[in-house]
Amino acid sequence: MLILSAVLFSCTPRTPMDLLKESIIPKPASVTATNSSFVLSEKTAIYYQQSSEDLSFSGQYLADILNPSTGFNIRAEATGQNPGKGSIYLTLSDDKSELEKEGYELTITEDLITITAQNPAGIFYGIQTLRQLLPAKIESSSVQEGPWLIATGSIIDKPEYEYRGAMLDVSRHFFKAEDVKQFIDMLAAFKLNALHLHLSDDQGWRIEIKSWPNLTTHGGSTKVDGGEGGFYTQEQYKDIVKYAKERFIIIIPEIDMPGHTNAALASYAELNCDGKARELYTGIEVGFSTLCTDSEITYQFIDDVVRELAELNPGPYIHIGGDESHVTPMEDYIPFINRVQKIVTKYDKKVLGWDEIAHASLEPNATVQYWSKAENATKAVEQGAKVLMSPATKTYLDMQYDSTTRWGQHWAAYIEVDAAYSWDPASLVPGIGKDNILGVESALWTETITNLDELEYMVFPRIVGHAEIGWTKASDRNWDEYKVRLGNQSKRFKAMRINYYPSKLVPWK
Ligand code: IFG
Repeated sequence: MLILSAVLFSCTPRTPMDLLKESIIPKPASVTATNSSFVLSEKTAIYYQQSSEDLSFSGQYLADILNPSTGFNIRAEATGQNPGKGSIYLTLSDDKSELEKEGYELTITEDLITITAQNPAGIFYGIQTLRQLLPAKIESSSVQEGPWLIATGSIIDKPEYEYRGAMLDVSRHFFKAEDVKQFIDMLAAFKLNALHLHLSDDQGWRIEIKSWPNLTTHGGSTKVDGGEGGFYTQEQYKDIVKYAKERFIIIIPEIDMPGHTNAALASYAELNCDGKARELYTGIEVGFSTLCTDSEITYQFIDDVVRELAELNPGPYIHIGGDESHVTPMEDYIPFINRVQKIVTKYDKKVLGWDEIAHASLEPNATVQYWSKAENATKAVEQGAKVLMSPATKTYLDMQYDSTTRWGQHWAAYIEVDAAYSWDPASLVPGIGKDNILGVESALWTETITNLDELEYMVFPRIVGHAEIGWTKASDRNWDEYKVRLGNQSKRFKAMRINYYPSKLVPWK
């Protein structure tokens, strides 16, 4: 029987397939087709080098995607020698410098699939590409009919920008840890590697700070339009950070200040210049709150918060906000931002802040997140800082698609799927070129977004285009070609149960 199946396996004529016809997003740097196919079967096994225990998660991650929909029992295991026919082999190599930090090489023959990278992140991104080479029903959580064919050839790929992110505002409306993890899974599928959590604002403080407990017990108790708010205990937050890290996503915590601080000002009277605690706020106005910038308690407060956040976040950044401080005079705002930056660097973290912080003297390694004023972004570049591109007119995912969109706002622009895709970060703002740009981040503000379904509708498919902007060379991108690849993702989005917006501008298959 074994001989028969071995003979059958080796001489079964393979279905010809064309790797160049696949609709991979983000578009890979280079694809070569060899016009045959690899057959994924119950005999397939996933191997990774004995020496690379840190590939075990990625191996199991792939097996956990393949098994539910194929009904196979594919295992991921370490091996000391080269794997046999029908295997998927994950292997790190330190002489693939052309792949840089996050690149990978995916080679598919009739008998073997190999993913090679310098680092585990590259292996993980090769897995995301391999996922997209299987039929969309591979994403199903119930057993589907095969066959499970993968076109043969090779892909050599690496990202344009090192920071490819999303921001989720969990203050206006709170999203529990399970929802954030689901969002992380969707981001990982498109090779995004950063999730910025907007943890505090006027309407809610969402992260437990043990030295200032009222911030969450009181300041986290409500949300926009009132009702129950919510917050992450430090244990829940650490769980989110771990879940993200396993998927090569860093978490960036934001404590917005000196403005957007009503939740803190309602929690502790002493944070207010007049010594009176503010009322909790459930509206959606902005720019009416400020910490007391000339009171020492304020800086003790910030030091305590940043110290606890630094311990909770292994990632390199702490985001200090700095936006829309309309009631903080500039002569107070600048020294405040200067002092807060020093607190962040004291705890060995790098500063991130909205573009207004460019009015202050930026710490070395500070990054300015451009959202609204190009002149602030150029001020940042003049100070030698990097810019994280989040132009509201292109990347704000709470912007309505058009005037009929049920959720969101349109103060910056209506942003249809084509407008979200057809721009180049390196030529959007005069004076800001590729070398000045850390990367791209799409921001979902949640004044009007209350749950995961609404989040998915606003985020998808625009963030898929942003993921391509962060990963793929601008010279390799154009809307007319991209929209066909995007249209071919509809079955995949459905199998992943993503509630995406079916834009009329996209030829959905
Ligand atoms: N701008 C505010 C956000 C949010 C947003 C809604 C920034 C940096 C408008 N600040 O964007 O708090 O209210 O679109």
